[in-house]
Amino acid sequence: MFSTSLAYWLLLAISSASITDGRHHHSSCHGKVKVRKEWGSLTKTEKLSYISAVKCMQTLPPETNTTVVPGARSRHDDFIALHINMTRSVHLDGIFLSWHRNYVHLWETALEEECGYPYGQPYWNWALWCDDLAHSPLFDGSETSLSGDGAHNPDQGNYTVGNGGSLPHANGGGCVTSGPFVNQTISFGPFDFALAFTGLPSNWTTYTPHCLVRDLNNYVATRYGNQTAIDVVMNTTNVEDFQNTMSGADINLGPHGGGHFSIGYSLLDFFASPADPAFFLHHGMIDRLWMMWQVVDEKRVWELSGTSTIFNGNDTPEVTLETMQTWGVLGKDRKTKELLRVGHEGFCYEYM
Ligand SMILES: *[C@@H]1O[C@H](CO)[C@@H](O)[C@H](O)[C@H]1NC(C)=O
Ligand SMILES: *[C@@H]1O[C@H](CO)[C@@H](O)[C@H](O)[C@H]1NC(C)=O
Ligand SMILES: *[C@@H]1O[C@H](CO)[C@@H](O)[C@H](O)[C@H]1NC(C)=O
Ligand SMILES: *[C@@H]1O[C@H](CO)[C@@H](O)[C@H](O)[C@H]1NC(C)=O
Ligand SMILES: *[C@@H]1O[C@H](CO)[C@@H](O)[C@H](O)[C@H]1NC(C)=O
Ligand SMILES: *[C@@H]1O[C@H](CO)[C@@H](O)[C@H](O)[C@H]1NC(C)=O
Ligand SMILES: *[C@@H]1O[C@H](CO)[C@@H](O)[C@H](O)[C@H]1NC(C)=O
Ligand SMILES: [Cu+2]
Repeated sequence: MFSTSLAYWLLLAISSASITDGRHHHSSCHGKVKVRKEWGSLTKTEKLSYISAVKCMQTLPPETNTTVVPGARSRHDDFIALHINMTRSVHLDGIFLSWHRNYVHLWETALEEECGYPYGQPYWNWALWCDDLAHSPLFDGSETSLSGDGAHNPDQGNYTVGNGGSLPHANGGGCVTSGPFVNQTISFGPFDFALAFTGLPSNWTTYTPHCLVRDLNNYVATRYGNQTAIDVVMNTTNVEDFQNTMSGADINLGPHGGGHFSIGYSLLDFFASPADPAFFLHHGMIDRLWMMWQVVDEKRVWELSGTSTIFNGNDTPEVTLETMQTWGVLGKDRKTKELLRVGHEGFCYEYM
């Protein structure tokens, strides 16, 4: 089951060794490198520190202009509001990977600088827990989890996914009933996926308080997040195929879409999904796989495919190394070429 991962680690080790032979630039992190670990490998202290920092982000006042975005009530909401407003620029397109790399890094940085969490951003390795999410360290509902399942909602039909696909729901579907985020209030949404096609109404900024909703779905998690599904992504040889196997809007959700659907509904809100604290661990895993895929061959590092409009729409040009990307109040604008290498340009972390 883990043989392919092992192969990638060997490749990674070889690639790291070659950093000294001049083919790669030297890391610019000067030894200050955070270790990003799988949630299940964190110590209890690390888990509690992370949870407490997320709660801190939910308590600190927003930096967003609340005249413009009245729904923003916290620093966490800054991240959610920015993601909502940029959803149709940064998904299913050529800046998805690089934009989210910096987005997660900005979150990791805010957790440290504003909320005292000194460790690396944890990630969620889907394959480890896909057949039993409710007993995984991340979602078991204990004080060291990010809360568990939602209350049973008997009124769920199937999920309908693009091109007539249908996926079953599981046994949750209501507000989470246990764990640290049982009292979390989400400020925005929920938003219908159809808005991905039409765009958001201008009143998306309204405060619409509701609970964190989950429906832990082992069927979906196993179908899209098992080790074979990861291997399929890692076996691609160009970035277009990597992107297309990682994500999809039809029944081929890929591990990216599958992860969102397997935790539902807050995490599968295409716009407001960063409201579920699991978002940053899910995207940590995506970033980890992209990094592992990139280091197999230097030319993959610089490879780009698509525009900066959802579904690679043609109202923005093909992304280049010079394409400028933005994160609003969260951080400074950056060129795409600065976002492609872990270990450089401030991305001072590594995956364990
Ligand atoms: C917030 O936005 C309003 C409306 O656009 C504007 O008048 C105000 O100056 C902004 N406040 C800040 C602090 O930028
Ligand atoms: C949303 O993004 C657009 C385009 O980047 C920007 O002009 C606008 O001010 C943003 N709106 C809010 C409410 O942040
Ligand atoms: C729900 O999805 C499952 C799995 O795809 C499928 O077998 C079943 O027929 C669907 N049920 C409905 C009512 O569409
Ligand atoms: C949730 O709120 C209830 C009622 O105020 C409180 O008793 C409980 O400790 C809170 N739980 C958490 C995890 O914050
Ligand atoms: C936003 O406006 C739409 C109509 O355009 C309306 O259906 C919806 O309820 C409004 N949402 C909020 C939060 O006010
Ligand atoms: C595991 O993933 C592969 C590739 O996505 C998929 O074809 C297969 O059906 C999955 N296995 C299960 C049991 O869902
Ligand atoms: C991935 O590639 C390896 C090596 O070529 C191969 O053994 C494996 O079967 C492939 N896995 C998938 C899921 O395609
Ligand atoms: Cu996103």
